[in-house]
Amino acid sequence: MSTAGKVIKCKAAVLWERNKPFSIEEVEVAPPKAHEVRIKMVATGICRSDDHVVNGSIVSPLPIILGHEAAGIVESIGEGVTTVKPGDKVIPLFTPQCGKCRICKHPESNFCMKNDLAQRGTLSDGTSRFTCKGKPVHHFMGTSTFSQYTVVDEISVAKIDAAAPLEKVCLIGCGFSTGYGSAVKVAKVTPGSTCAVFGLGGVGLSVIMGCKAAGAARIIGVDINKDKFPKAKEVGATECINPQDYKKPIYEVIQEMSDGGVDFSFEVIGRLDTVTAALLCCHGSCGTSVVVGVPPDSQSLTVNPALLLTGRTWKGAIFGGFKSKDSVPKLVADFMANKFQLDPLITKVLPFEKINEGFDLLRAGKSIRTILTF
Ligand code: COD
Ligand code: ZN
Ligand code: ZN
Repeated sequence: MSTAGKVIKCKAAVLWERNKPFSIEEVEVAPPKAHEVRIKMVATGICRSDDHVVNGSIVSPLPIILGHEAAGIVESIGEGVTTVKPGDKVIPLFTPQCGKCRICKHPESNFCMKNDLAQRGTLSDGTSRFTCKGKPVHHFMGTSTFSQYTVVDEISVAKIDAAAPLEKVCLIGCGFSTGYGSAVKVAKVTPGSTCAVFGLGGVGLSVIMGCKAAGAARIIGVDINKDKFPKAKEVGATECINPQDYKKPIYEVIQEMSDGGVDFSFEVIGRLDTVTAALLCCHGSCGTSVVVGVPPDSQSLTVNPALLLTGRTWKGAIFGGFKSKDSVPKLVADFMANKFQLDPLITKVLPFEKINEGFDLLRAGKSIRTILTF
């Protein structure tokens, strides 16, 4: 029996209070309004940013349904939707692509002005499609994938290859693309170059894959957890170093290893000290440093402009600089053509109901990515 046009009752992980576990609740998911799409979730990854909401370093309205790295199947569409239809395999997009705003029309930029990174907590029309125990529940970055069904704006969903394995390509919805794009699209890593990657979590490993795909000759992985080194080498790091093994500041160590500084450096941790170290370790005249991680609580840095005057480039981007609706289907096609691997990023697959166990693994530093399946 078709569910189109009807309210769907299903299970979702609701965060009622900060620093508390998720509760698996029965929620009501309203049908999609015009230009909206209701999706049956198949798989979702757990990303560090979801945990940042739980611990309060990203401030979002509560209660909320988190999750922004997922893949599913379109259940029904609202009036006027033309780019997806029921039955299509799709990936929700936490950075939308409206195609109409100044940023979408810009050839290089990708941070569409219709994004909800500021945490309004609703769809574009300012309302929610979720209710639980009679109360409205907020959306998260226009995606809310920790639910058996979700509703998204049409600008926040991309149709992908019908043959794609959803329990893997869900990572293209955030972690993989953020890292890989930071190397190939934001830094534009060049063949034969030397790169340094600070932070060897899922996003850092994806940066390494991007550097390798772009033809970097040397890729130096930097992490304080040595357990991360074998996987980093498996995906392309040529050497790995632990700042705690040196008396000198790590930027000096890297400068010495690379004839005065690397061509490209990436901060993929989200700390001010490592953002500075990454900037300093790239060559003062020809180096580019890319900020991928963002420290919580709006912390700021004081930087001597002379560091840039000599020719360094310092930049950053969300979602690897990719225009989401255009690029996600292409990235899935590249995965299907074996141009990169996602398996090295997947530590564990758990049923959706074990979401709290998945977050515990992330907090304990024991997982790159846990995938929850529905
Ligand atoms: N020096 C070196 N390595 C360190 C240090 C340190 N001082 N501290 C921690 N590390 C290592 C950890 O051991 C770990 O291996 C790694 O850094 C971090 O890995 P994860 O698994 O915590 O993080 P990832 O790979 O999932 O990356 C997450 C980001 C850094 C991208 C994320 O936390 C972030 O800052 N996001 C905000 C920006 C963004 O793009 N948001 C949009 C949606 S995600
Ligand atoms: Zn994320
Ligand atoms: Zn736009």
